[in-house]
Amino acid sequence: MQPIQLFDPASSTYTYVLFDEATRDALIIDPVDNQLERDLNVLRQYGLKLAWTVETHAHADHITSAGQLAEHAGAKTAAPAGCGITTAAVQLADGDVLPFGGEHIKVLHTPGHTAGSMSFVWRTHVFTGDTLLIHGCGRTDFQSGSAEALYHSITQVLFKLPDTTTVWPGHDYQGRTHSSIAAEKSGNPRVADKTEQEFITIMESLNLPKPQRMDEAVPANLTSGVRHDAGGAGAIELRAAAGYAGDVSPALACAWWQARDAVLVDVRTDAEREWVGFVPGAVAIAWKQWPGMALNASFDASVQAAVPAGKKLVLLCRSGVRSVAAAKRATELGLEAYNILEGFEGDPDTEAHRGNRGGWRMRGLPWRQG
Ligand SMILES: N[C@@H](CCC(=O)N[C@@H](CS)C(=O)NCC(=O)O)C(=O)O
Ligand SMILES: [Fe+2]
Repeated sequence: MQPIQLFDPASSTYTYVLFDEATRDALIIDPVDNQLERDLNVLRQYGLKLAWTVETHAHADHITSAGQLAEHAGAKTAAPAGCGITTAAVQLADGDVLPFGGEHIKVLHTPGHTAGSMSFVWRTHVFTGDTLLIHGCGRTDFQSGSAEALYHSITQVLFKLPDTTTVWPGHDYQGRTHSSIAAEKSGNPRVADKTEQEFITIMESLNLPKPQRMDEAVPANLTSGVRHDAGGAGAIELRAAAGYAGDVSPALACAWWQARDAVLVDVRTDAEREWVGFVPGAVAIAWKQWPGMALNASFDASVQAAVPAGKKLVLLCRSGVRSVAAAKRATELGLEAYNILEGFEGDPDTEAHRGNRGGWRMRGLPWRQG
């Protein structure tokens, strides 16, 4: 039995539909938002009940239709636990099994293109997302990518599958549809007969342009592609401000941070983060200052050490007040500093935010209970 392979020409993305021939329960991998009608038609045409939408990672080049498929087709959403897709009903871990009718896929954690990236094995097929492409692989220069991790995932995880396994990639930019583990082992120019160091050198010299839709796609995909109107969860906003580089919406701050264009500094105290929730991967540098208090030398030293030259600094506090003070101070220190609007929780007392508040946590951006 073969998977149904569907192609989105705008982003060269492959979407896959797998199903149980007897029960008609189905699962879709990496659906694309502007192909929603096509995918609903495929489900109708084959008489399928969509049990799951599954992501291989949080995509940077297109927006998923997972949230819409959940709404229209009643599917449950699943995504890799390490991708920060907080709206997914099931957060997948390595080795998990996702059943649909009498069939199932098995989850393999294959980090490298992004830290959370996963591949899925179904019968004699593997869906590799952007971990392994046909005679290529996903880039590793943004979204917590790592060439070292990718080399390991390809050679030590995917290449351990049987040679006859069919490889179904997340993209192909040259019209190829599938490959096999044997063909990639012997013919993939990035890994065949290459050492880890040679692979890293290749990946570091790719110099690919950033995906055109990245700033829009990453924040939208962190909420299963459910986009909201201005002020909503996925709103992208940058406003000028006096005394620092600007105010940014939580979604835009998150996109910059995930693209590694910015360092995210959480200026709340340890106690606040433990009590309310923390943002994994954010640098914690508490802003402790009140009228009459001398300048906070430890803040200055820590923030300067945290932000490499050429990167933006985005600052998060509880409600968006301390982060403004910290942004002003960081600007005096020579940094390009932005305040994240509404903070982690949103500001219940600010008229401008009333009925439209949320903050980082409520907008479904990555966070964990303390
Ligand atoms: N030109 C494309 C760029 C696509 C891109 O960067 N794709 C990522 C996957 S999300 C990649 O890893 N590409 C590998 C490659 O192009 O070799 C766009 O603007 O969307
Ligand atoms: Fe990707």
